[in-house]
Amino acid sequence: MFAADLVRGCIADEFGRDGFCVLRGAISQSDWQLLRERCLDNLCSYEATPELSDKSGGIQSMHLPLLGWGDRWLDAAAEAPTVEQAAALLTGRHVFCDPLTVEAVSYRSSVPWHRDATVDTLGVKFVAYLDGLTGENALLMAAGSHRSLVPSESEILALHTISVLEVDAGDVIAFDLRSWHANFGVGPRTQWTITFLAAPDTAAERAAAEHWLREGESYDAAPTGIDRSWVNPNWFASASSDSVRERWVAQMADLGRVAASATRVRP
Ligand SMILES: O=C(O)CCC(=O)C(=O)O
Repeated sequence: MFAADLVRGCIADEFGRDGFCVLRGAISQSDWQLLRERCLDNLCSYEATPELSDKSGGIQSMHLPLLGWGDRWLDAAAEAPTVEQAAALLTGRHVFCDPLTVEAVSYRSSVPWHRDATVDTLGVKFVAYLDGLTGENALLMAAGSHRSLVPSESEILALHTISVLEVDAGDVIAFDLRSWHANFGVGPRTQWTITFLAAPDTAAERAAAEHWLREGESYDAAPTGIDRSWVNPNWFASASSDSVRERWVAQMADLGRVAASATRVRP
């Protein structure tokens, strides 16, 4: 789904240095239109579902799992080789997708400074804002913050230059899971998003990847309140019929992540 040869040396260098980059024109206008339509259609069917809204900390957002829920185009988009290749080139590592992170997300409030990984998990998150991002809705990134585990917002602001990311249709933001970011816009923002973890090389990296996947497994074990669990058990079950899926599932199994049970899905 991403353009081929999207990540060249200088972009990967920028990602390594700053902990994020913008992949301009990553998705063709025709694919973008389909991606937008399908994410919005999926979100629309669950719009009135309070269980999908996380209002903790004042954040109003709706996260809808996408992978394996019947939209083959969206599945193929997530599993496209060019997406995984971009993740591998940016991180300089073999990577695998955490299927739980393939989501349509709608934000309706500001989002305070935070980083997605609570420990030093190596990986990259791709975010496509389906209506672009401008003005006060721009995403703020603390450049270089992926390399320092600063404990407070004031330290982030003191130590790092804040970049303001505005994007157009077709652009994809890529950020290191340890990068601090925020959005102080209150206008509605809808994303398609997917995360890849680096296959761990050291014991510390392994522990951090296992920690990330255990957190995911705990979400998956909790009821979502809708007729979708975070990862469709059928997606796991069909892994052997698809070489990409099979490799991702084997990597996750090696790190202790097991398939979600079909019984958790509400009929
Ligand atoms: O755009 C936003 O409101 C925040 C996005 C964000 O925090 C994320 O994608 O992890």
